[in-house]
Amino acid sequence: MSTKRHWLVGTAAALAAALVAGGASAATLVNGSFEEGADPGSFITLGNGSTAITGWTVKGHGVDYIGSYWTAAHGDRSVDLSALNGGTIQQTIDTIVGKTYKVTFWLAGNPDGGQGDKFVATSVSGDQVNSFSFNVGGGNTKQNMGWTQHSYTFKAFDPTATLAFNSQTNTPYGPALDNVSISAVPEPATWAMMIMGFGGVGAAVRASRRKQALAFA
Ligand SMILES: [Ca+2]
Ligand SMILES: [Ca+2]
Repeated sequence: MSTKRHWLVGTAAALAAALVAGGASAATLVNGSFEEGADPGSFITLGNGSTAITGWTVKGHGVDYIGSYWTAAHGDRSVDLSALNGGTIQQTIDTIVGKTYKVTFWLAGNPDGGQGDKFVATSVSGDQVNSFSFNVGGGNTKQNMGWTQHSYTFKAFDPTATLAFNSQTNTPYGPALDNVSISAVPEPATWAMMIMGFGGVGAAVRASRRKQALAFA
């Protein structure tokens, strides 16, 4: 009896692990911390179409690729999303249709323009999914950028998705971006399986079907 029970628990755990591993490997973002690419020195300005930052393409009015000019959130490099006016940086990744993904990134603002708000729109394959702002305060300097973590989620409708960060600040002193990452959000069924095991999921599915039947009755 106890042998059978152990086998069941072991199988449920293995399947849950396989589902999580499958989800995690589904989307890979390259060079999310902007550490790889042309040497920016202090900083270099990259125009529309530039691929000087490995894995990323620059759009719009260009961006500044920041090296030693200010302190990055992670590593040594980051991006000012406005070169002289609002620019965009984007990357196309593989996704699984129907899956939900969480994109996490760090935001600050170019302190050279004084205090004020910097704005970024995030979009997936051309559809804006969210907007974010960062307030450059009196205490923010190039050594104390005040990097803040943000995230958004989206559901994939195609086998690829183009993730873009678009500056809405049309001055030379744009929003600063660093350390972008993506992870697959486990589906509710996956969580349920991890928590309850096979028997519990079967009961949950049956309960859900009963609810649906009632809803349509
Ligand atoms: Ca970095
Ligand atoms: Ca700039």
